[in-house]
Amino acid sequence: TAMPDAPSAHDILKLNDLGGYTVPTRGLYPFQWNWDAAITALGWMAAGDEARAWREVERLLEGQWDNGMVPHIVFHGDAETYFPGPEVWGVQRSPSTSAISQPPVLASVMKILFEEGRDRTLAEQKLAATLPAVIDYHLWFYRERDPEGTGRVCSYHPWESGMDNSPQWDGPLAGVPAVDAEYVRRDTGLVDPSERPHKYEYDRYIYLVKFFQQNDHDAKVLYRDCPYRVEDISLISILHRGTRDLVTLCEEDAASLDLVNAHGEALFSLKQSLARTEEGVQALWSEELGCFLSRDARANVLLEHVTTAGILPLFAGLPNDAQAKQMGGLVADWLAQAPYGVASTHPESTRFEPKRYWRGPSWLHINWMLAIGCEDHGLTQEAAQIKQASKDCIAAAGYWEYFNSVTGEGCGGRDFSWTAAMDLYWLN
Ligand code: 9YW
Repeated sequence: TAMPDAPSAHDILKLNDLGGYTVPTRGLYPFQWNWDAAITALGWMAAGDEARAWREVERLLEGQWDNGMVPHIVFHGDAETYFPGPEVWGVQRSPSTSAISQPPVLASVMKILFEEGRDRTLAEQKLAATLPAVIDYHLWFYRERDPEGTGRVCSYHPWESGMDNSPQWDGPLAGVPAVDAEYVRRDTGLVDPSERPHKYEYDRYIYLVKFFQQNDHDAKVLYRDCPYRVEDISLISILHRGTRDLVTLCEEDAASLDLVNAHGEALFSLKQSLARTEEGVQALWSEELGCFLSRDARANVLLEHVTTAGILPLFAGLPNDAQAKQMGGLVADWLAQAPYGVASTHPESTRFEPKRYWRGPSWLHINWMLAIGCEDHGLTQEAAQIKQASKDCIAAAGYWEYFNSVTGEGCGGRDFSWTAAMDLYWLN
């Protein structure tokens, strides 16, 4: 489905391969990102290189902290083209990393690698080697980000959502001071600034980065004092699906590896977390808007914006039948208004901007999760429409970071790994 003479999806993965890890795109994002790595592993598998797919997972886990967190960026090598780099995060470990995480789609991807991989010996060996780390990762999320057991983990940074400048974060970000230091952004020199977050947002993003460092990444202090603490419905949903997939992997798919004996207590705890979320997420449902919402946990208010985050609970099996039905109707209407969707912010929103990052463009890895979610809830027609819209994006523009949801124009970074991976794994 690529343009004539343009690199194929597999070429793009090879182009972005820096030795066992794949950068999202050269220049703009020169390190390994957490959810990008997971999605990209699916592309490597679909391209026929299962060993390389597992390698991507292993290299991401090289960044795991002692407390279990898998960071949102692993700084495997030096690069001058990204801000904020390792010196700004100030994390003392090797390889150096950021100090926040990202939506943990990794476990769901590993389940797919295990179930759909053809080389059984490889899959079993790699799963046994990586699974304990991923269990620790999920335990970390529930322990440190939901210490009160609400069933709703919280996020300390818009970057942790992976949906940086989503309108959802406008309210909570307003409570964060601007950083009191000069800095030079790199992104706006590499791609059109009209497609990127504003300085106002970056001033607050960097304030938070410094805040984590000044507080020695202390879990208790951050939970109490972080000026940004949000129950992110997308993060909650992706974590929930990942945890479910982890439990299934251990108890059913990989039963022969006898993981249950070795990790029984952890699995028990994860199942309790699943039950808590199934109940706790209902506090985030909006009957009026017909979707789930994120919540500002400091101000104690629901963030009333219709975004793709609010329909990702479908991916996690969290909505009840009536809710799923209502969300299906919403999706149909959403796609009717922005055909190259699913627009990250609903086109009717006053904050909809079809080409500014997470305020309206469409992102294929999100579409993939939404399509699975629709399928799981019997919304087959909506799932098919989302898949078609995703194919249309690539047909219109090629393998861009994301797409203008109204015109299909490619935006952000070019030759982008997760878009190529989604084409290889999902759309081909
Ligand atoms: C940043 C790499 C990352 C993605 C995020 C996306 C963006 C900006 O790029 O983050 O500076 O980290 O919002 O979802 O993982 O593709």
